[in-house]
Amino acid sequence: MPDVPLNTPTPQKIYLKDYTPPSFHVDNIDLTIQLYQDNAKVTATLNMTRKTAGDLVLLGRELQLESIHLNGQLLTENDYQLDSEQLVIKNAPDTCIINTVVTIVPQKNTSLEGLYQAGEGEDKMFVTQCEPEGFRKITFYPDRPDVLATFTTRIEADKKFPTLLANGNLIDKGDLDDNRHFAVWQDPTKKPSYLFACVMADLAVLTDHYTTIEGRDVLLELYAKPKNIEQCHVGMQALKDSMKWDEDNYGRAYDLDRYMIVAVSQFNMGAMENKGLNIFNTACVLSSPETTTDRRNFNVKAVIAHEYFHNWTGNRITCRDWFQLCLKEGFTVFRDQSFSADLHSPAVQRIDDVAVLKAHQFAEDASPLAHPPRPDHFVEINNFYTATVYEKGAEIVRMIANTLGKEKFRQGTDEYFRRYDGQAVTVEDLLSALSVSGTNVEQFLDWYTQPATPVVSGYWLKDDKNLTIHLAQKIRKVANYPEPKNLPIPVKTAIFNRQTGELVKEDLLLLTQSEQDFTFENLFNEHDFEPVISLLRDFSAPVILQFNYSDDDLAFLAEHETNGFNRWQAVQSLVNKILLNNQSSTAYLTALANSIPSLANSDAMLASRLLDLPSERELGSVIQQNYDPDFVKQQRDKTKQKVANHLKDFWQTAYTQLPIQDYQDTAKAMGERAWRNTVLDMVLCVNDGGANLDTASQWTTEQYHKATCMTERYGALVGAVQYNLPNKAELLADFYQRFKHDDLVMDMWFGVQASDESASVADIFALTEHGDFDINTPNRVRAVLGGLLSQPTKLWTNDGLVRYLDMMVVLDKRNPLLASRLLQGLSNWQTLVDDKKAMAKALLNDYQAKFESKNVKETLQNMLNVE
Ligand code: B3K
Ligand code: ZN
Repeated sequence: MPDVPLNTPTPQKIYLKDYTPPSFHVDNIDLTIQLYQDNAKVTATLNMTRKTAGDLVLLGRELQLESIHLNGQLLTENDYQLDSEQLVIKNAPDTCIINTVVTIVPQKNTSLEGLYQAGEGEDKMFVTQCEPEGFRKITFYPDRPDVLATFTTRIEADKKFPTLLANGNLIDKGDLDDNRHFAVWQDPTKKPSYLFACVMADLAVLTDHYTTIEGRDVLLELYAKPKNIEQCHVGMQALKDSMKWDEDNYGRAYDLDRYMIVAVSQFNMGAMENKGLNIFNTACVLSSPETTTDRRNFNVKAVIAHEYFHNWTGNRITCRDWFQLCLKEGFTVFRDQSFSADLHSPAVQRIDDVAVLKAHQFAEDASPLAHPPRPDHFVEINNFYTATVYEKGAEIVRMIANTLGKEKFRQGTDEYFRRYDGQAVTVEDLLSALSVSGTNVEQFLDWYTQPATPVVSGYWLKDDKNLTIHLAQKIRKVANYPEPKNLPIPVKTAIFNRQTGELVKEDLLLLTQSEQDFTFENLFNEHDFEPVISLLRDFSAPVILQFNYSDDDLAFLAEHETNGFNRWQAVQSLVNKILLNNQSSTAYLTALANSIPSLANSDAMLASRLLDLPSERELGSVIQQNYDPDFVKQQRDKTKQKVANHLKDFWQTAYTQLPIQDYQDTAKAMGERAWRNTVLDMVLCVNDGGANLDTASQWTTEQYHKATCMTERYGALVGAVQYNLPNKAELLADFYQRFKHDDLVMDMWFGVQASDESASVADIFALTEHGDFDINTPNRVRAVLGGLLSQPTKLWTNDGLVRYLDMMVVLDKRNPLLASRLLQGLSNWQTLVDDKKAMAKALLNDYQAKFESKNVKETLQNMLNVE
């Protein structure tokens, strides 16, 4: 690492209210990156123009400054102030050409931010990750999203890296001395520096074309290691589907002649939407039936779509400041969720999205890390790429879209693109554009600025003629935030006739007060009936619903609701009554017995989702005090066992009727595979004193060996591991042999062992000693630590926590972003039963002194509520 100046300022809290526009804009930047064996030299020429009074501020971190010129004149140390974060020139003229030369060391950059080396030896490549503040680790620059410039990038490197890429169009390339070569890329679109990207590598490329609705012929290129190139077809198709979908649904066409995606195995998150040059974690772009489960295959399509959709919601219209992150992320997640819903089943898509929301975002809102989708302060913005910003952000756009209806929403989004194209804007700007049809949605702003999940409670009353639904909202006051205001909460409602099972009425109720009555007049005029109310259909608002549903109501809805999401929700409510309130399981078992067999024939995917039990981790996150992980696990295991035993014969027959078929990438085939794995899990779970075990083992082994795709093979492997079948070690060894050259499958191999119930904490951490474990590959680290996080009974022990935290200490020094993210997994420590809570508190306190990065320090301080 080059020497950095010593006068490091203490990390400051940054406040939204302190936002000021930049004093200088950059009209264009010429950047040259010369990559050498041990370092890289970066030369930047910035054409800058003054916009307001103030200093000229260039942000830079871990840069060795070699020289700086201002309008052709070499500056000396007396001409500027330099610390470890910025270079400031006072009294700069109104137009400045700034030229800097710096040295950086991407070879030693383990933070995976800025320009870094990914992989070793043959696999070595250099890539960038600039969002949110990585560009300042490449060169001195006003690295903030409201500075938009055109970029010309020249890259020079050894010819062992034949692939030299940057944003935009390739305008020149050629040879240099010493077996080196260069490429020059020009990006005609003005963009903030966080969207800059470049790649120096030796990659294969899959190419295709797409003609936009405007008639532009776009070259599509997907770059990956040669051995992985055949796993790029799914991604390529998803890209073309996304381009078409955005034209059809939002009228948005792609704007450059080239769209590139590069697959990288060492990457901190899923992917990055750099203009014209997306960089992807291999886990979010590579897919093939033999190596990829249906879930991950589906995720690949969703992430490709997400990054593509950012081209309009994020890139062409970007954020004024990082507090507005949810402006681009919430909207773009909503768009990718809608794309995915169109791709297979809207109901299952909604179920999966809500499951993620509840497991992660509700948990975050209930924890000491609760923050609004648009936070008003932060120390380290990387800590705010959270479920709240992304998932709750998407829910807000969804509520607005539903409130406006299809046409007015489209009118609003058209206006947004028309009004703000090429600008860096705020959440207020979005809401103002979306209100263009005359229906004002600016009242939804409070959802963006307030933390915590609202609790909606209610009951219904009936007389001879009318039905009244009474609803109330309550929002927890979060420390350091103002008294919560009431929010506009759309509650999509249906009324059923209990006797006939028919749907009688549907409506969208908008709860805006702390309490409100909604009366359906003359509902019973023609004939009286006993109503069953179904609230929050399609999860029309991100709230916790406490409605006085009886077990009978829920069982009715599990069977008769026409809204697939609420069918699932009814079953979940029944199961939560058992798991969280220790109620009898009779209604739940009856509801499953009544609905599953027929549903399995009509919608196998939905049938498999109906049997979902919330994970131990999810259950832990909804328990707000005295959370006892051992008790939760016992309850969950017991309930699952009951379901398995209750429908024992059905599972047995169902499995024999599910022959393995040739692989197809269709919603129907995916549903059947999900269902087969669910049934196998149930067959394995049946406890009849061992009578069933031989058959179950045999089926598992057969499915493993005869599998035509990873979903089947992995489903069987998970079964063998979780139920500790006699041939578990044999199958794990076989799996290793088959796939040891495929990193992503090896992540699964690590993951399945780390989440093995029979593994001890020591066994789990022994995986980190395995020759294939690599601390520099976030996917591998997450595979192992994710396994421990999924087993709260082991995590919340002294041994589990100490080892977990020790790993955080190691990561804190190498990759603070990853360390901070993983530390957030411990954020619900305060809800534990007393002895565990005391232990966790003492340990977290002890470890405070061991962390160095501001990422981890901020997270830990917030977790401990230390100001
Ligand atoms: N915008 C990136 C996330 C960057 C995260 C930086 N810590 C990916 C996405 O949301 O599409
Ligand atoms: Zn995004």
